[in-house]
Amino acid sequence: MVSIQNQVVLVTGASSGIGMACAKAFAATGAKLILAARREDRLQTLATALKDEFGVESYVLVLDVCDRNQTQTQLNSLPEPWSNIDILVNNAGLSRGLNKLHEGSIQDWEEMIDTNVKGLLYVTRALVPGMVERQQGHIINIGSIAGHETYPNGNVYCATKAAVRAISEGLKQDLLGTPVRVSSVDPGLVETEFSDVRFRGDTDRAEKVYQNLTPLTPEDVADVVLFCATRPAHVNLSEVLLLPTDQSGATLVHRRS
Ligand code: NDP
Ligand code: 8X3
Repeated sequence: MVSIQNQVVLVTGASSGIGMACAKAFAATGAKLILAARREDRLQTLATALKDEFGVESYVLVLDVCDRNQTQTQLNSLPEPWSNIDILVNNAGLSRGLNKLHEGSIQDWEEMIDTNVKGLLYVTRALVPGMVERQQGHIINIGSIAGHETYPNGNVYCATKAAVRAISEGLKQDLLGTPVRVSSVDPGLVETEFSDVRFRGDTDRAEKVYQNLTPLTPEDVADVVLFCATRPAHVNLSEVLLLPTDQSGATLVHRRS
């Protein structure tokens, strides 16, 4: 494991789920965290917990990745010692609804595309030039099994994750010849607030997604993200698909009766 102590790691979507688990995993190694999301109270609580538990300072960045101007301005004016980002975890994302395409909500589509695709692109566009200039950096995109397989009623969410996969691939090609690495970590079912957000607070429906199977935890995903980040400089884990043992495909899950 290569040390990333004192490296600056920016995690988008650090206020919950996989992003929060990544922030904790990186903080445990002594990395310096920039915690980005919209809910400031949660980020502040996390920053305090990281200080208490690991003794690391974090920078709280209240950021809506859908806001192009805000994203550009905030990321281009980070104060010292936070301005040179070594590792970017592009994690912020969401799903909205589970509907047939011809019955879907256009507003839901726009929210998913704006966040999962355009937001990820805005953050990447703002930060990668500095990585190329400094000849140092690693972008870790959180994709999904949904980017490998489309499932019924998942249409637009799956399309956004297929786009993330294509963006990871394209960015890797464009950075060839530089030391900047691009990894895609693509989980299956992970129990987080993801389904609560998808079903807009319908907790019963959200819980059913993970019922009678053992889903991944956010920490399982964070382990893999950290593993990618701590390989020697000549090793790039290009794409990792990680599934619960109870899942073998987007719709193929084993539920105990
Ligand atoms: P959560 O709902 O628990 O976390 C989502 C995070 O994204 C929150 O921190 C939220 O913060 C942030 N976020 C959402 N919209 C924005 C925005 N506009 N600007 C900034 N931050 C935003 O879900 P997960 O942890 O599960 O999701 C994280 C990623 O993992 C997503 O990209 C998701 O698609 C992906 N994924 C999830 C899987 C799962 O089964 N859970 C499986 C495969 C991939 P806030 O609301 O405070 O802004
Ligand atoms: C989240 C996993 O299968 O719910 O990307 O779409 S799934």
